[in-house]
Amino acid sequence: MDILVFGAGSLGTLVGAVLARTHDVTLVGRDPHVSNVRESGVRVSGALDVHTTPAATTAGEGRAADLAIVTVKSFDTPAAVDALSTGAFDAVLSLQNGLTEGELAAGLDAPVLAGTATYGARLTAPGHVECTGVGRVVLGARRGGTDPRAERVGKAFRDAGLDTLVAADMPRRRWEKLAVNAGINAVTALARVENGALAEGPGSELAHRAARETARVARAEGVSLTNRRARASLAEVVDATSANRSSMLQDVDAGRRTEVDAIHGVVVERAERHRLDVPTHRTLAALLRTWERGRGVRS
Ligand code: KPL
Repeated sequence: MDILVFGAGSLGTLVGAVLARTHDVTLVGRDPHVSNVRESGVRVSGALDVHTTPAATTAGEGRAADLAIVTVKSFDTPAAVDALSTGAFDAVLSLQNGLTEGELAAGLDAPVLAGTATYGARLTAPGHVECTGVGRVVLGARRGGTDPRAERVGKAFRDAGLDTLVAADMPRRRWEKLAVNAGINAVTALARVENGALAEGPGSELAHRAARETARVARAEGVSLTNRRARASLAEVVDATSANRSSMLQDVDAGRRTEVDAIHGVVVERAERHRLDVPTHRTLAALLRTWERGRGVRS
């Protein structure tokens, strides 16, 4: 399969490097990472040991491929839509945090699949990514149900060695992943701890409250996600990625803008529509936005 990975950050590079074992992969990213990948390929260390040589470019416009995988930060989705809309793809798969698949579908002619990925990944140097936890990719039709394109993509992922499940209930799974990110990302970023620190104690309590509030809003949106399921999923991911520094902690460490809007902002907004109160989300969002303002990465 011909695959374009749009967004060569930590997860995009990890997924692209593994897929390049058996497919023609092009990573779209920034320099110096891209130049390094062109010269020496991608080295994945840690929980996975992979060295492959995907193609790499900084120009995402006018590309054609069987599949485009979108792994950019949620706030870069509009730019991804602009670039991808100048290309041609049989399918586009979102592996982003938040609920971005609707935004992709609204701006692109290609069919959009929804996905979640719980692999832990960290860019340690240009061309080098550390896999800090072997998770799983789950993908499928963005509105639920079956889709032969999702089956083909799932097979391509499995052929390359990525643990992948094709699911018919992606709306629920996307909300479940949102509950996991709502629980883990802000708390680990603000407390500057690895995911495993949320296995017990006050951080764990806070994370579980955020997950529970997310499940409540999901149900108001017509998605059947129980509190118990959201909390169990949070506990599973904390356990499976205990050594991982969450993507938001990596952003805070690097002084970058975070995905606060896509993880907490969206839940607060949907909660307002249903007249629900989500105090944990509000508090975490306010703290993160205060940090972003203080760093000058938010106006
Ligand atoms: O998606 C993640 C993230 O860090 O954004 C998890 C699964 C929480 C892994 O850290």
